[in-house]
Amino acid sequence: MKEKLEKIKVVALEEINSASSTKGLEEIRIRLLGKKGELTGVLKEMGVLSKEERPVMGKIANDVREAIEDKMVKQKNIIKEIEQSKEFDTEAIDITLPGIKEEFGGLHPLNMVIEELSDVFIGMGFTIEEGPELEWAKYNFDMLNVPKDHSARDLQDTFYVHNDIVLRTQTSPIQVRTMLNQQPPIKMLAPGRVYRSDEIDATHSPVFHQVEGLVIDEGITMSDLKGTLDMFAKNLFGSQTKTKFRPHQFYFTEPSAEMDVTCFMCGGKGCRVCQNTGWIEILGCGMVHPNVLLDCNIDPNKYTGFAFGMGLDRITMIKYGISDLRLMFENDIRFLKQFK
Ligand code: 2NL
Repeated sequence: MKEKLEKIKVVALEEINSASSTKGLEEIRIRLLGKKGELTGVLKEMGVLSKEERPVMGKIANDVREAIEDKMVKQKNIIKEIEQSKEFDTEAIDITLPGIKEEFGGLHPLNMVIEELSDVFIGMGFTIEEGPELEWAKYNFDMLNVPKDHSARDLQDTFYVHNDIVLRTQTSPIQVRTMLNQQPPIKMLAPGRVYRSDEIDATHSPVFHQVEGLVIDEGITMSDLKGTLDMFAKNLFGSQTKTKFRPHQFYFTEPSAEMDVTCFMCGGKGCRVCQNTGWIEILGCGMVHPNVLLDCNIDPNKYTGFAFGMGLDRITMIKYGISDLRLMFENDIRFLKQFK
């Protein structure tokens, strides 16, 4: 038995010495010291030894085990160092490689116009309000005095999600929500995305952008409307800008008008953008219809107000020389990069 143990020790130390991986070393450990291992097997045979022989053999067996374990730990450290240095070699970072350039994003031209416009109105004391794009048909049409049989309500023009729910066709429901939540004075701006069931081409899109404004207080008149919108135009397009108002018709305002500004491309001399008229139509406006105020629980005998609405896409396109509306919604990085 003593020879057996000695032999195990010699062979084991040899094997451990030539082990070259953590995995190989573990295999050797299991084969020698595991439950069914060689050394364990020898120890199990100790039962047949005499009382005197047993402790002597036990000590030898223990010494062999210790020697093996000791060698294992040493070899393990050697292997670890080799494996680590191999890892360092293969995973080395080549500091001479060129870096990866991080591209910075920029604002979409539409958002630049919305921000610029909002700043002008914030400067005049307006708040900026938001609302859901999925809207009650009631807030989108009924509360705005739009007749039940009006063509704007047609399935052809409006995306109905449900009998009572639409993708908003204008940002006016934001004003309705504000009026329902708050008594005058109200001085608010509502920019946002709106939807109409349109075919896509260079000047039409089923999704586009609007800003609407609303001012309600005691004693608000058409003069306030004209003064505010003229001031806005001069702030956005330059102090030499002139405005003119032409009569128009909307269901939610009475009287109503459209406002033109002197062409901000040619200064009014006449160019391609203004089709040689010197003027560009930019918004619709009017005095809020008493029916709208009534439906929103505001007393039309105490309060009056004005409202306006303008499309943002066309203004943005003129301002930045964008020739096709589709470019604005494709989000091609080459397009977006040009406006930084
Ligand atoms: C246009 C014209 C307009 C309004 C929008 C409005 C909203 C409420 C009450 C009264 Cl809650 N009016 N909005 C008023 C006049 C014109 O938009 O051409 N938009 C693109």
